[in-house]
Amino acid sequence: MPKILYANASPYSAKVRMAAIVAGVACEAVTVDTNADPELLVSNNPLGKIPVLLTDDGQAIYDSRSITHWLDRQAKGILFPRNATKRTEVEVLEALADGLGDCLLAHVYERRYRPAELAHKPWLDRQWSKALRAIDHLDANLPRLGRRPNAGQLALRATLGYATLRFAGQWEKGRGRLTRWAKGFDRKFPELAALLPK
Ligand SMILES: N[C@@H](CCC(=O)N[C@@H](CS)C(=O)NCC(=O)O)C(=O)O
Repeated sequence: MPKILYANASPYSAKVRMAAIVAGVACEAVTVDTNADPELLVSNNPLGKIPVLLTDDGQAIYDSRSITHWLDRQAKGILFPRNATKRTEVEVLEALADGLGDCLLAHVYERRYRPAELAHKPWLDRQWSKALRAIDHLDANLPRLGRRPNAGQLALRATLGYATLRFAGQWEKGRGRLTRWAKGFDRKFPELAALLPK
């Protein structure tokens, strides 16, 4: 059975674990502590980042977008539409949601890994303004949820889960459409919502 190296709080990990369920690919989830650079992680991904998917035949797949594409191939096209234009739209939504995650993560890491007196406020402000610009764009351009979520929608839900975990009460105001979209996702797909960052 393929293994997914992951951590509970990681938005990209939540996305690929949800994608594995949607794709119907049973995976064993193995928690890793990226701060400790465990051998299992760094020997499979020199970047020491999660998620990593380890296939039965010994391939190590990262980053999370290579994993959603691999899962999509296993499931013969469940996570991305077949139509080229629609597929590109889903790929761009996944990139935007992951990029929003990158901004939030950069903000968290700046405060976590630098001594407080060295945290660079203009850098924090820049990441935060990019994040809010992406959130406003998403609030104005909501993806319509169908019978099952595509990879872009999974990425979006996972990243909003991370935003709520680390920045609760700081982004939701004035973005009622997006917060309702997230609640609607959770109501519709409770088994996926169970994997959101925590
Ligand atoms: N672009 C990567 C981002 C992965 C990433 O940054 N993961 C974080 C956890 S959410 C990580 O491994 N951080 C540890 C580190 O950078 O050392 C992806 O989509 O998988």
